[in-house]
Amino acid sequence: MKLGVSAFAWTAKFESSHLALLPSLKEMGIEGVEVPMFDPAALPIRAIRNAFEAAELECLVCAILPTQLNPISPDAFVRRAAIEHLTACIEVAAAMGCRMLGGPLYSPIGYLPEHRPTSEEWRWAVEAFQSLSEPLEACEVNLSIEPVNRSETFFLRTAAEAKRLCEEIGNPRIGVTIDTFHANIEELSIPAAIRLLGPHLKHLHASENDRGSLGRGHVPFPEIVSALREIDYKGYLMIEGFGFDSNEQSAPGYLWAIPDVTPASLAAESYSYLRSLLR
Ligand code: LER
Ligand code: MN
Repeated sequence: MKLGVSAFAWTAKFESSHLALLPSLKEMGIEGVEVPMFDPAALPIRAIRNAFEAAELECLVCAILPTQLNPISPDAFVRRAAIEHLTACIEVAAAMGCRMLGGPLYSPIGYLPEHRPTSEEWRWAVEAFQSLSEPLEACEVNLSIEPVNRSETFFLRTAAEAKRLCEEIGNPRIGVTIDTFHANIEELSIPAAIRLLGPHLKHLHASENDRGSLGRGHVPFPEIVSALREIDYKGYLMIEGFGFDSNEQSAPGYLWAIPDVTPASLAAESYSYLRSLLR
């Protein structure tokens, strides 16, 4: 298993200036860094690729769909635009040197139309992900679909639902991300969810129940690591938290993070906690 950290600890708007963080993360022992992607065209693609190569770090991407781009919208035009956007996300991720693109890619965060998922919406999701086969193959990118909790989606909340979605999509390049913050809300047992997914689990967001430093809260990380070992998981434990940064007044970290958890302390404390669990 590899240890990584998501740049969400610092920012939701990743810019060239954030690349200065990479050498110190490498020095800490981090192997990969996840870049948040909202508008793929807005990212400094070449600078990201060069900086990750120079730091000898793996680049991963977490894409969040803008509200107007929805693969399960009742409007066929919106669904088509969402597929074009996802294709651009795959191409830009590949250009950044990324081989693993994840996130809640089935709908924008906060799309809550107040009904249970319909069979039509399910089919639109399956078809949308199936239609990405060609760019995924051409770009050699894998996709990891992240269930999120009920305040962020009505559509995909649990590992069981995500497993069924992957089975229906039927593309070995497409699997599931478990985010332990979301799973702590939606699963009866996070280790059982991991065992259920088995080889479908491609990525993991290691996130405390308050999105702060790992090991301070009640997410059962020792049992999670045991379950990951049982399924022979070889992917990342990607630390996903939001550290407090007063310069980012609209970022989740500014809204929710505890002021004594800075981005740097979140990364360092979470890294040493996970490292000790893996030893
Ligand atoms: C993305 O990885 C995630 O967990 C979302 O809840 C971010 O809003
Ligand atoms: Mn996550």
